[in-house]
Amino acid sequence: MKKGFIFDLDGVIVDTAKYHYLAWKKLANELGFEFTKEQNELFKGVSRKRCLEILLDIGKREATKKEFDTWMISKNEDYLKYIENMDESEILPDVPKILEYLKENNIPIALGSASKNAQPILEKVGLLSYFDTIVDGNNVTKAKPDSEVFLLAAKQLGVNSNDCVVFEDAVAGVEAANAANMISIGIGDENVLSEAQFNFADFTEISIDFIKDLIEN
Ligand code: B16
Ligand code: MG
Repeated sequence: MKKGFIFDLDGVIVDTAKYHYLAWKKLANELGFEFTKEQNELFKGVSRKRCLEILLDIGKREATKKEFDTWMISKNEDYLKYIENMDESEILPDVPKILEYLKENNIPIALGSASKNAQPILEKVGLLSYFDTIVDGNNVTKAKPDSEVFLLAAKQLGVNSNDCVVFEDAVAGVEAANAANMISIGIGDENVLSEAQFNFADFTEISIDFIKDLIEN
């Protein structure tokens, strides 16, 4: 059976969470309240719209439709400024090693991210050419934990969904992979990602033999 590998972006390939945090914090401060790094954990893997809803809950702020849309735009403009100068030095350790191995072995590779900025980020860090398809926030209507993003990625790779392996750093992403009957690999804190089938702190802990096993079995 042909296997397919699907990578989340933020927290798996690059750490853009720190830039999302700065942009959300700026907006919160402009609206007159604080936003902490701990609260930012709730935003991982969550769509931009849902993040703003959570932020407004934290600040106990109401918003008209117009204000909501304006704040979504201004947050994203700030985020784009933060990521403008990203380069390959921001790729998380050993990610290229795994991508290279998969490519050499002609294994289909997809991106499955909630971000609407995924493609420019992959371009900036020089990894775009590894991906056979990109499914991101622009292509789906239902956010993780819904499986839509990963099911679409499998379809576009031409691989059965239960033959896909997903690397995820967010609880919602692990849930989405499990619901799609895919092999879920949690990257990060194993206590947080306890629903994942396999757990690793980061890619430096993942051996080529482990990847080989996933491909062959
Ligand atoms: P954007 P991932 C997610 O990326 C981030 O983890 C999440 O914090 C962010 O709100 C979401 O993308 C949307 O990003 O505002 O760029 O569309 O982890 O799914 O790759
Ligand atoms: Mg993520």
